[in-house]
Amino acid sequence: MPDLILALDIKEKKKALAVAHACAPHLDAIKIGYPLVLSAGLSIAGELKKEGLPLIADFKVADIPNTDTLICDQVFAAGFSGIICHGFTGMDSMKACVASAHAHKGECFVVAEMSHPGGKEFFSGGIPEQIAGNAIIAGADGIIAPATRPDRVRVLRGFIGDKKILSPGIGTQGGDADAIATLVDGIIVGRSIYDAPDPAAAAQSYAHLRRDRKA
Ligand code: NUP
Repeated sequence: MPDLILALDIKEKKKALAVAHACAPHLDAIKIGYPLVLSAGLSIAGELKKEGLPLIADFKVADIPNTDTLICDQVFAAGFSGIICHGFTGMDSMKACVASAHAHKGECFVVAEMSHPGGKEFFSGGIPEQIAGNAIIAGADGIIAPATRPDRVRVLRGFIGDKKILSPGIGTQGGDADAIATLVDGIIVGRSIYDAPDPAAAAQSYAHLRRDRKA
């Protein structure tokens, strides 16, 4: 059964910290990215770490290896335990992200296929399968695959064995948590939790799906 990962895409720092604190007992990890970091700064990682949960940086790193290393090293130095990078950049770029992650005892997840409707335009025709396979060769800890397309997640599982699949697209994007839970290692949920009238209750509503059923 999967971990519940909150996608904390809230721009207001105070609100983001309050939502994280309220939801923390019902979560296994928190994922943040450009929306919060661009408004609150990278130091927000240190503040969120106080919740005692793994923190994943969703920067979808996609550059030449040297730049990837410069980005990832700063991310891990700030206190993150995981990074999300793209895989279409090639094996050398992926390996740079993986190397930085592992040097910091962190994890690297590679986007194999995106969850939104446009995600099918270029993540198709065998490309996601190729990215997933290459991610494993590069030493990545897992992939990102779409909860909006469980059939595709099943296919991609065949390319990564028992490495992790973290899956966004639940709720607001149309994906069904119950339908994807048995296929993946982590479900990523953003707006369906943080935009709910009671975010903590919304987070708790996934308790039946979580591996350790803490809540
Ligand atoms: O393919 C992807 N789809 C996706 O939604 C890859 C992602 N990293 N995400 C992220 O997951 C997205 O940027 C957001 O942070 C989260 C989903 O949020 P929500 O649709 O549940 O609000």
